[in-house]
Parts: sequence; C-alpha cells; structure tokens
Amino acid sequence: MSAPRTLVLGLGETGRSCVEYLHGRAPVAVCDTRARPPRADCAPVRSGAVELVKPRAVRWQDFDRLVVSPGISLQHCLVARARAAGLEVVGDIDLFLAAARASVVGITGTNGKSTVTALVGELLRAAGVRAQVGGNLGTPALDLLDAEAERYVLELSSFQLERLAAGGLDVAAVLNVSADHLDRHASFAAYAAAKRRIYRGCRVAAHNGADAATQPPLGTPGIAFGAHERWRLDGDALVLDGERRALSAYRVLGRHNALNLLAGAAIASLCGARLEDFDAAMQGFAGLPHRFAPAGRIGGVAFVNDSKATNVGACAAALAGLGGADKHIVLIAGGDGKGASFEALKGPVAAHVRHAVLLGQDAPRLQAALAGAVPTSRAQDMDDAVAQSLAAALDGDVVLLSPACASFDMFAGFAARGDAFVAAVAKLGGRP
Ligand code: UMA
Ligand code: ADP
Repeated sequence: MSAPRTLVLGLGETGRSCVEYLHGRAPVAVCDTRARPPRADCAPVRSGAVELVKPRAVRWQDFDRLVVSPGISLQHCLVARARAAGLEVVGDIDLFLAAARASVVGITGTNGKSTVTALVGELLRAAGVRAQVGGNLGTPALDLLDAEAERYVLELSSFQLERLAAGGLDVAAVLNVSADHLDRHASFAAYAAAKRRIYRGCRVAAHNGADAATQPPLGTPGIAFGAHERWRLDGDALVLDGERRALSAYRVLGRHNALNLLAGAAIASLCGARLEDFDAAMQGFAGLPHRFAPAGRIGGVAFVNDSKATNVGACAAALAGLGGADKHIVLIAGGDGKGASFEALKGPVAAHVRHAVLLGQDAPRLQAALAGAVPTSRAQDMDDAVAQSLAAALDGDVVLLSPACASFDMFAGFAARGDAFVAAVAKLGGRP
C-alpha cells in the first residue's frame, strides 16, 4: 500500500517534527494560518522540498490524511474542510506510535505531568533502561525516535490526546483532572474524556485513586496510587510497593510533590523497574524549575517560584502543599485565566493566605472571586507585585508566585514570568 498523502496543519515545533519525519517517507505538504509560521526555517521547507501551502490554496483532493498540530482546535474550519473532503484526521502521536519500536509510557493529568514525566525518565535510567523523554514537555515525540531506545516516556496534553486516533500505549497514567483549557474544550466532561483517551488499548494503567475522573476503563490492570494498599501516602511517609519511606528522605517540597513521587514510582514499577534500583534517584530528584522552586529570602521572608501553576487546581495544590493552619502565605496570582472560574480558589486562599497581590488581564475577575476571603491589592508588573508582597509579609511568611493563570498576556511564557519574579526578588536584596 502506498504511503498516505499527508498535509500537516501547523508549522510550530510539532508541525516541524512531522514534516521532518514524513519527508522522504510519504508525499507531504504543510499549511499554517500564521503570516510567519515559526518553523518555516526548517530544512525541508526552506529548501522547497516540502511545500508550505497557504490555507486558501489547499487542494484537498490531493491529500488522504491531515496531521493537526495540538495548538489548533479540532473545531477549526480547516479541520472541518479536511473531514468534508474525506481526509483521515490524526495527531503527531499517531505517527509516533506507528513508528516507535520500543514500548511507550504516556502520562497526562491537569497538573504534575512534566514533573512526573521527567521523574519517570530519571527512575528508569537509574534502573538501567535507555529511556527517551519528551512530548508536550518540550521535545516533540517524533524527534525522540531512536533505534537504541528501550522505552519512550511521553507527557501528553489534552490537545494531543483528543486527536489520538490509535492508542495502544504500554503504560498509561492520568494523575489528576481539574478545570483547565476550557477555552478550547466544550466542557469539563469533554476535557476529562480527552484525558482518559490515553487508556485506549493500553496494557496497564496508573491512576489517582482519590480522583474519579482519572479512572481507567473497568478491568484495566494496574495501580490506583493513593488508594492502593501498597502505593499510598501515610502521614509523613510514602508507602512504595508496600515499603514505608519517610518523606523527609526526599528533596521535593509539598504534598502535591509527594503525590508526584508516588505516581512516578508506581509508573516506573509498572514498567518493570525495581524500587531498590531507583529509590536513590528518587531521593535525589529536586523537581523542575518554576514548579515550587525556592527563589531566595529577604530577611525572614522566603520566596517560592511556582510560575508553572497555570490553572486553579495547581494554585490550590500549591497552597495546600505549603499548608499550615495559620495564614502565612502572601500569594501573587493573575494573568490569563483561560476562561476558568476562580471560585474554587476561595476556600484554599481563605485558609492559607494573608494577602493576595493580583496582576494581569484577569486580575479584576480574580479580585471579585476572592472578595471577602482575603485582603487583595493590584500590581502593575512583577517588580511592583514583589514589592507589595514584601510589604504585606511578616517574618516567617512565604511569598508564593502561583498565578492560577497562563502568562501570555504579560510574558513570553511561564519561564519568563518565573524569571521576572526571581529577578524582582534579587533586586530587593533576595539571597539564596
Ligand atoms: N497556531 C496558529 N496557526 C497554525 C498553527 C498554530 O495560529 O496554523 C497557533 C496555535 O493556536 C497556538 C500556537 O500557534 O497558539 C502554537 O501551536 P502549535 O500547535 O504550533 O504548537 P507547537 O509549537 O507545536 O507546540 C506544541 C505544544 N503547544 C500547544 O499544545 C499549544 C507544546 O506545549 C509542546 O511542547 C510542543 O507541541 C511539543 O510537543 C506547550 C503548551 O503550552 C508547552 N502545552 C499546553 C500545556 O502544557 O498546558 C497544552
Ligand atoms: P504540568 O506539566 O501538568 O503543567 P508540572 O509538573 O509542570 O505540571 O507542574 C505545574 C504546576 O502544577 C506546579 O507548578 C504546581 O503548582 C502544580 N502541581 C504539580 N504537581 C501537582 C499535583 N500532583 N497535583 C496538583 N498540582 C500539582
């Protein structure tokens, strides 16, 4: 059978990886709605070997298949046109699964995906497995293909999963599901269903025993971490495959990160790795930058950078993770709320926050949602937010940047926002 004639929709990182992979394997062209597609500089396009077609110039009858980049909604008119013309609609993960010669682990969830994906990669490597790690985390899946790989560990987003046609992962995991990306998914139910598509045809599953929305299809073997007798949190201890380990032996901070360790260990174990081979690596795991990372101290006030908290669930988990009965947190939040309601923040903020400094386009909505729960103020920019937070903090407090929002209204991304926070703390005399 001849290779399907393929149109790749989107020439960002994913589109570029698809074009490079397909070039020489199948007839391929690429289309992007932007005036200047970010990866129009890639070799096959620059050389003219792969045609970059304008959306209006696509001759649909020339193609059998459309590969849609994750940034493009499946409701987009070009996707509708492709379907009407009889093209098969798939995502880059379908191409990857068809090409991969080693078994694949897929990890999704609203929060903790990147942390757990990176952790599982480290645990498998510590256990002697040649693991390649990527996906939504940064390196597009197709760029990971490697004849020497023994395992692929992929972070998968709801966008990648909603367009996954095939399935058949070896190990599939959903960490948690709370409201996010409701500007792209029709409802919370549709978003949760997209996440659970990860389980289609998997061999074994790991899911969060305390979160019904993560439940795999009945009869799927695997581990319900948190609820499983042998895989749970027990006070200040982790129970890993039935063995108790004091949480104080591990470097990562916060209860949500303890859950991430539990999930990571359960997934590594489902891959066949042994606890005794990876526990030292788990103890040394320090988490990823911009996720609950210490950002210096000024006098008796500590600063924590959780810029990657881009939705309400992440911010709520960060507040609960820092915990404590008293209100010793000054919270910096706000940005682009992606259409979410902030109501669910009211409880955790009332319980843990002394003062909230709000910034970005959704600061007014956030201020309205938190009214009555905590004193709030508005900041112009990150320097202003950090200065106001320091003024509101008492000795022993933590100033936590955990925005509950995306950053694109003010910054190039969550990393730029976190860097601006760290720089603002340093300007005021912050020291590690
Ligand atoms: N776009 C257009 N026209 C097009 C194509 C894209 O306007 O023709 C816009 C999209 O609407 C979007 C942006 O361009 O705003 C980027 O879309 P893309 O599909 O080209 O993105 P990539 O560069 O391929 O990056 C994607 C993921 N981005 C998204 O899902 C939006 C990256 O995740 C991922 O690292 C990369 O593939 C490799 O797998 C980023 C992300 O923010 C980090 N993901 C979301 C999240 O984690 O919450 C899901
Ligand atoms: P993702 O890739 O899903 O965005 P990350 O590992 O990058 O997840 O973490 C993003 C943010 O989510 C962190 O900054 C933290 O605030 C929050 N978070 C991390 N792990 C969890 C968890 N297990 N449950 C809830 N929130 C979490």
